[in-house]
Amino acid sequence: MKQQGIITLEQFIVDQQALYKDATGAFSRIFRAIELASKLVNRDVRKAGLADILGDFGSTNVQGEDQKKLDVIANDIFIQTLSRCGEVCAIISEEMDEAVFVEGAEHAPYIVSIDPLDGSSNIDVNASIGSIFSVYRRSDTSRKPDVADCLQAGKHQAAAGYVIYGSSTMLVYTTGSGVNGFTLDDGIQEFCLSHPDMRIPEDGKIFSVNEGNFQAFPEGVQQYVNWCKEKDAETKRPYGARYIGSLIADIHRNLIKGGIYLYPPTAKDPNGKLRLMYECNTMAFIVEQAGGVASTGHERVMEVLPQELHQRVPLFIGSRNMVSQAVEMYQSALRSEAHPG
Ligand code: P6P
Repeated sequence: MKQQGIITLEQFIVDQQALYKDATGAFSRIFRAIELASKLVNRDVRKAGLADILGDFGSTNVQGEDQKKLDVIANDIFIQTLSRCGEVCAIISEEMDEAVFVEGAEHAPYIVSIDPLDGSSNIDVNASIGSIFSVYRRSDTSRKPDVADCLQAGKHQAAAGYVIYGSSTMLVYTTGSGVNGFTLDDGIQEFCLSHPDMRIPEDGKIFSVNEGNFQAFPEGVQQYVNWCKEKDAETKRPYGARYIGSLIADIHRNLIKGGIYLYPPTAKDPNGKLRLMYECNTMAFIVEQAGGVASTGHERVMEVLPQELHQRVPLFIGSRNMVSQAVEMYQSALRSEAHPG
């Protein structure tokens, strides 16, 4: 039997590139940049408590959220490594109001959308956080890029991935041919293939939602959450409630164990909280490639045509059967409200 041995991310990318006869290596150069950025951010995350880089940086991002120093550092790292790789013409980031158009790369074929450090409110309490990235192709490289090039529906993603800085550091990504997970071996500073061909169970027993907002949830979402908590031996309910408050950590767990993550709309925030371009689309591509479902409650997340860079959408994502049931209960209640009696 052929000894697989260690397959590094580097080797995996080379092997994948060999499968596409017209590959130019541009895509691989982007992934090397992302891998380098991930290692640099991992280094800073792991020493956050020691190097006095915790706490607010004093500035706020476009979302009006306090920027932790690590947010800013992670953003700078990703911007620098992606800009230097020569294959990226534009970068969208949660930490920047406007898109960055990379000087000298006006004709480069790719656009990258990032959340450099998601879940940053967990930094000071040492809970898992992560980096999120999506890669899009640009159709017309003959001219300078503009915002319209960046506003593509998630179904046009060339790649999507995340890095989770947890009890171990993992990079999980898809290019549309399944999902693979790589664990960072600190001793050799290599991401090594540890979770080949990841699949999310069709069903699960975990629901992830911030129940602090329960009273503001739509009727159908309240009904689904209450259903998850009812006692029923046949369907092994009540389900387990797990909510870390870090999108990557919650979805990564559900990807492995099965489960549903919900960030529903409320009257105050009718589009929920999560951003389409660098949270929802990225996780939707990964979860769908692993056999799951990602919906806004009204449509497939990856069908939404973005109108602006930091657009928010509600998110129902995870195991196929769980998301289907949650969306049906949400929709059914909306129909009843629209046509009472
Ligand atoms: P709430 C972190 O700020 C984040 O964008 C996601 O990582 C996380 O799942 C969500 O917001 C938590 O939001 O409102 O429940 O604290």
